[in-house]
Amino acid sequence: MNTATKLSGFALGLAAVFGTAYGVGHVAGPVAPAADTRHDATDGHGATGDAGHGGDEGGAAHLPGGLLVSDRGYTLRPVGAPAGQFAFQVTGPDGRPVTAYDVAHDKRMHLIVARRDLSGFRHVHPEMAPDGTWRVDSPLGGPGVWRAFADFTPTGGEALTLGVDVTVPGALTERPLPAAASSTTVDGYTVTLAGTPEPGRTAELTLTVSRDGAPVTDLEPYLGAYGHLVALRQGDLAYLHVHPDGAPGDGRTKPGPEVSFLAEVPSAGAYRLYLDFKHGGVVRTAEFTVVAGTPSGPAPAATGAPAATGTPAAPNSPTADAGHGVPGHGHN
Ligand SMILES: [Cu+2]
Repeated sequence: MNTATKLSGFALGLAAVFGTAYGVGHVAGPVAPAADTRHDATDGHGATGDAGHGGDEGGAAHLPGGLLVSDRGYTLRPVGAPAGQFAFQVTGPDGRPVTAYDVAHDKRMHLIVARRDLSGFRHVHPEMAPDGTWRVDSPLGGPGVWRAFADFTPTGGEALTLGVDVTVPGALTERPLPAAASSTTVDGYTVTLAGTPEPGRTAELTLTVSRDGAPVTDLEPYLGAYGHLVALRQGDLAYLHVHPDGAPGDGRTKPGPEVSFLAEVPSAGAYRLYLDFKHGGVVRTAEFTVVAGTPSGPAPAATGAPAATGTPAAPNSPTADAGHGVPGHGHN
């Protein structure tokens, strides 16, 4: 009875989200608007020139995945679903639900969900109805704002990851991000992490799986690899593509205990890594918090905005303006 009540509550909450997904997404992405506010306060730049400010770093095509609900003509739209189900469509440039997808990593659609506090990660594979509606037993856990990521390749198009916020109503208990650690356990397995992601360059991350102190050397292929790794950035849940280094059957990749990935993170900061691996017919997820360092060498451009904020009494000083001599800063 509790479950039924909760699930119908979820259906109502989902209905309420349809009309506000855009607004929620906008509010939840405060980084660029906050920076612009500081500019306005310190150098008098008006809001008009800032409309395209988010594109300074190269435009939507270079953004990490998962930050946009709509990109390149494709839009992620949750649709009403019976209690206990999660359903959505992807509409294409013609406005209609997409029904043709390429297989990538063994599947036509990967749906990843995580609560905005980075707890409750799940990675599931919905089934598509002929009309293009994808359905899956709801992967959403307890109350909170969840980010749902659809990772897919429309036939004839490029690989995309679109994201949308979905609210599960109820009393929210925020869970702090666990501290960075190089070892974690799940279900009797110990997984250790070697390597640190670095902003702007590819780094090798190697995860080693053991159980009861013994290396696991018979991992089973899952999604075309011996592990599948997703990374989400704390703060905006940017979704990062992490590619396995080697595949089962390529003649050099062993089925454990080590699984290697090539990862590139777009910025310094904290990330949560989720490693899905399969052993004994069961897929488990090992989670890590990692902190990517700052780029080496002086980086005055990168610190321009905070410096300006810290010197409000000297709006015309070189320090306050440090961020504005950068080519391509983009005020019109
Ligand atoms: Cu998947």
